[in-house]
Amino acid sequence: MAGRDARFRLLTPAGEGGVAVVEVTGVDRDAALSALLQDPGGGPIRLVRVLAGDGAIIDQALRVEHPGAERLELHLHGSPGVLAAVERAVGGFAEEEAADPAELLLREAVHPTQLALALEQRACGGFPALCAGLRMLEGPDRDAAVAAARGRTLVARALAEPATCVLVGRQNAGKSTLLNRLAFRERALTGASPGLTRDPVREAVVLSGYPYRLVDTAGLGDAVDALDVQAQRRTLEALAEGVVLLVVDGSFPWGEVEEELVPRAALVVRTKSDLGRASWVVPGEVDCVEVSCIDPADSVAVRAAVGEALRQVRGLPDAPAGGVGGPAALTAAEQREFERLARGFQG
Ligand SMILES: Nc1nc2c(ncn2[C@@H]2O[C@H](COP(=O)(O)OP(=O)(O)OP(=O)(O)O)[C@@H](O)[C@H]2O)c(=O)[nH]1
Ligand SMILES: [Mg+2]
Repeated sequence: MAGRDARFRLLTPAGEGGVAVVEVTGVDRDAALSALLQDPGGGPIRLVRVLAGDGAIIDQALRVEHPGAERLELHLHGSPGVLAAVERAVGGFAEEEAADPAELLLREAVHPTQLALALEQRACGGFPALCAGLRMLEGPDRDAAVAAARGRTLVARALAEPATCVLVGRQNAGKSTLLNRLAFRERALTGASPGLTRDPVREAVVLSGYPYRLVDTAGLGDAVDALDVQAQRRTLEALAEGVVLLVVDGSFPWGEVEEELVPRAALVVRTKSDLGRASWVVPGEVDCVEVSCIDPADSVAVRAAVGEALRQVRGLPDAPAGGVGGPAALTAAEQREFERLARGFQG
């Protein structure tokens, strides 16, 4: 039904919603709308009926004109059924244009550090400006600019893209309780019976200004049934997902499970500090942070301790409150492209 130059684009996210907004643009806009709508006419915002090809009424909607703009909007009921019928009637919604990474971050930011970075990168031109700036330089100036851009990119990527952090350890070590303190809510079941967690439990958090995806896993140890075996297998698979935090009950001796896992760990979290201290030190060079998680009131302190330890292990500065100070790569693809460009300068 849509004319050749009429474009219907869904502005609201997919999924169930109270209201869906469809933008209509193009020179054939009015012709397409006259076939789609039963429109009494009137002011810039008016109630219309939306019709299917056979004339059946799909929905009652608001037709909203924006004075001076070439586009108008239909505000429909957001149920998937209504949207599917409208999409059929208009011959399909236009694909959304790919937003640039700063724009995407602006939409998805969950913390002020991310919002500030998104606004900064949008204003300073982001990755295209970074590349253009480097191409204009030569010799030592360019080397210095590449080094500075690498530093900005390291921080920008850590702010823009959550690092996955996998909590592993012995059964009953306190992994799920730690996850709950870091998440500020009772996300996972906890309790004294060993082997309580089975499936990995995932939760998004921001620690010390940097975003993380946490994964709580089934504890390793005695597997009493086939389910335990499968759950522990999932833990071993999850080790490859990201930075590994080895959670150890600090009131218990260091054991086989810890010995097995510590080579994979970026950080040891020595928990249950309220219960007294067994005498062990973490072998090798792995950093260790000590916490007590039994009291939910300690969440702020636990989040600060683990967030700071992770920041240091990852070699990141304090999360900047106002962006990274210049254009940077925000995505893995941009970072790869930047490295390719930088290598080209050296060659
Ligand atoms: N005193 C004290 N108890 C804790 C602390 N952290 C966890 N616990 C207790 O230790 C027990 C086990 O905690 P969980 O968090 O369920 O342990 P887990 O490592 O997730 O255990 P699995 O899922 O079985 O591997 C629970 O009874 C918790 O209340 C702590 O810091 N101090
Ligand atoms: Mg658990």
